[in-house]
Amino acid sequence: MAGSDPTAAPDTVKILIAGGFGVGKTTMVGSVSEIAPLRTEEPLTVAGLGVDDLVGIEEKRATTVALDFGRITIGDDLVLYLFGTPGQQRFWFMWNDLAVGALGAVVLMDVRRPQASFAAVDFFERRGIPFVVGVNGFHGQHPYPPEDVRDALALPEHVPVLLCDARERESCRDVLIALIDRLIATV
Ligand SMILES: Nc1nc2c(ncn2[C@@H]2O[C@H](COP(=O)(O)OP(=O)(O)OP(=O)(O)O)[C@@H](O)[C@H]2O)c(=O)[nH]1
Ligand SMILES: [Mg+2]
Repeated sequence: MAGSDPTAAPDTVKILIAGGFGVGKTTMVGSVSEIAPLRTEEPLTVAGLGVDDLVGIEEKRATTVALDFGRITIGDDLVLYLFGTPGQQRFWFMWNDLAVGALGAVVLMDVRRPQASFAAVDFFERRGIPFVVGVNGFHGQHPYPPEDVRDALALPEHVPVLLCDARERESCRDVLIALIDRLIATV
């Protein structure tokens, strides 16, 4: 950390916002970023019928084809660079490149479709990249306590599980702070 030296440059940390198709990754980066987020979205077309599961996200019109990028400053001296991953399976090969240099990740989950984010949990577990799970309660509903989600995803005790709303800045910020706490605990 830059600590108390007022002339020191802020510390910068690369964080991935990952998870399955349509779980709210782009929404989260947009809600929490203090700069206008960079988005690379393209319209969903009929080619995705039968491939992309739109149950519960019928309003969805576009999907991320490369990445989302945003930035948030925590405290005086910690800047998080947020990289949202694409969710469609055909773009998962990009996750390897996006993960280079990432210190941690948020695995976002749609509370109604936990299975969509199983692969993201595996991805970070296999690479030993610390992560937290953000449970996005679509329509602000959280029918399951965090412990139930932990059991459903077979997550170890040390992985924080947070209920959140990807549309709410404060809620997304709390998820990122939990991740920072987790990163500090692992060093
Ligand atoms: N009601 C509700 N809608 C949400 C929420 N989060 C995201 N959405 C909507 O759900 C759809 C999917 O959200 P995105 O942010 O595009 O999801 P994504 O994970 O970036 O999707 P991909 O990049 O395609 O994988 C969009 O239509 C959002 O407006 C939420 O918390 N509640
Ligand atoms: Mg997206």
